[in-house]
Amino acid sequence: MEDYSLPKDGLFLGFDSSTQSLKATVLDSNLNIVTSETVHFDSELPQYKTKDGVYRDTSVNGRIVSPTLMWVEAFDLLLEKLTKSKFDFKRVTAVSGSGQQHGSVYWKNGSLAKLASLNPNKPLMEQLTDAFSIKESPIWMDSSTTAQCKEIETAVGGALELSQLTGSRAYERFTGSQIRKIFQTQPDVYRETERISLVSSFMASLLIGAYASIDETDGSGMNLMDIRERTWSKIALKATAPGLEEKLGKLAPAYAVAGSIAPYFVERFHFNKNCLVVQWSGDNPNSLAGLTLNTPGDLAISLGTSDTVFGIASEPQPRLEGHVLPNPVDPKSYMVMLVYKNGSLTREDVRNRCAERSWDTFNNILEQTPPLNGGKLGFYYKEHEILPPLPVGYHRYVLENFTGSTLDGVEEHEVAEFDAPSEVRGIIEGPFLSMRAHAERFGMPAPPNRIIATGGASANSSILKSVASIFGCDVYTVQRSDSASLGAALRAAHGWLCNRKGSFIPFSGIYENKLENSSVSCKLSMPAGDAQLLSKYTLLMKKRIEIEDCLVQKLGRWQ
Ligand code: ADP
Ligand code: XUL
Repeated sequence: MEDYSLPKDGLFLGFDSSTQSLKATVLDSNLNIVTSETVHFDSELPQYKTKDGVYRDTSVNGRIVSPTLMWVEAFDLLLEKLTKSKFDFKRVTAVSGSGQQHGSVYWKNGSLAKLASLNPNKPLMEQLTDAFSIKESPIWMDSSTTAQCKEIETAVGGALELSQLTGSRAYERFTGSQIRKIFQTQPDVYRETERISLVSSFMASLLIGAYASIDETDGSGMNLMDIRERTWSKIALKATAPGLEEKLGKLAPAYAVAGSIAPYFVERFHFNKNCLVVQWSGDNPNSLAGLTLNTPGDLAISLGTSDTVFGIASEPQPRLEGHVLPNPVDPKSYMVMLVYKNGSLTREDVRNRCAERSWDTFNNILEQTPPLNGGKLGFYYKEHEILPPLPVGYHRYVLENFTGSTLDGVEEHEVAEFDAPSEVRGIIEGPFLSMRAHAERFGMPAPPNRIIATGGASANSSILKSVASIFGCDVYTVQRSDSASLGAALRAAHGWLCNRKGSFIPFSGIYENKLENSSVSCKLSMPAGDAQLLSKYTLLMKKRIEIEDCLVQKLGRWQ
């Protein structure tokens, strides 16, 4: 029997650098959470004047960025907070992390030297003010690169070809089109850039005091990596920008060690000098790890700033819709994923307008309105949506004669407004119906074995009740809604074990025999709704997708 034990007094530290905050979760060797900490960008770093962690540039259609230095300062602040709470950094055996996917950081020529010689008497932020050739990092919410997406798809032979090669067709937020836009509009800046990191590899670079590799999982969110070979695709590189390969560095598996912790952290925070930094990866891949998803019929739904649905597949078929990524904790299988930009912030918008800015009021209203919303269907795109690719706008329809038993004779008509209670139910039912339809279209299991929910809104049981009814399966949650930093801490432990063994070990090796009693275990939060209601939702879903397809024909960005 293999020895997968972790050092008894060791701790495993996982970060999550997400859209609105930086979080940390620490696990002990029994996989129990011993501490956690958060820095909320808008409220704790108000000097950057972000709203929801980002700048929405009104002068350029769809441009959404975040100040790169804010992420650095958040890291300073989070480590200080842990120090104040008397956290014993010496016990940390390994650290890893999670970054919002697709976002990119541009290191100016000469910055490697800065990274390698950080002065432990000063915060990171002070020493890296001049390290970036672009001060505002494009992030996953950006949709300003439609032209570049079309150019890249054309250059590789079409959208489906690109998807089969890289796991996804071209998407505005994917890093390849973002890099191409910078190369085209700011060639000098592109030339002055010695390294391009993703948010994940950027944060890992700070920890090792050198440029960390991009991991293969997060690398698949760039439209640049050959999904089967797990190497940069020459064709995709050529379609994107010249001289790009050397700016990207090498790829590495997610379970690999990025390096040892830099002397800066040993001296300033008293980390152990043998502490290993395991490759950071994207937030959705880390959530997959944090939810210990390993059964093909299980579906995870993450309800954070974005809403995502993901599962595991052994032989996925990349299509025009959805994404295929390497599984971060199993080199043989893949992760399949759908992403919605209008997640928590759009729900908050309806809550603020219709429910006195309170989740309690919102939930009371949701509980008092009937399932199926009397045939009212809302489409809420506060931001340009990814799936379907529709611009900003709210569309509301009422179905006439909808009883839930047939679609014969059911006609829809558009209305300008819903009353407040219907709007509240509309923002919950509508997007989840669409999510179920797209998941089924993408070949995800229908109905799923079970859903495991995570992310900020998964703490809301009224929302989970609708999820259970619409998808027709049980909904589970983990103890903490932040599965991305939890997954990063688990991956830190996994990477440490792989390193000790000198080769890959199964991820389940670290949690087997511990799952029942640890912070990582899932529990049933909401049983499946009744079957009769499910069949009514199935009809409503069909009608919704018909209307959605018409909206895409009329308004879609890709038409
Ligand atoms: P991210 O990691 O993308 O920054 P989180 O997973 O931390 O985001 O989720 C943050 C979001 O969670 C907030 O925007 C908020 O709207 C949402 N949220 C928090 N609590 C609730 C709740 N009780 N009901 C619904 N949504 C909630
Ligand atoms: C995934 C995506 C978002 C971000 C959010 O493709 O764009 O889920 O990862 O942080």
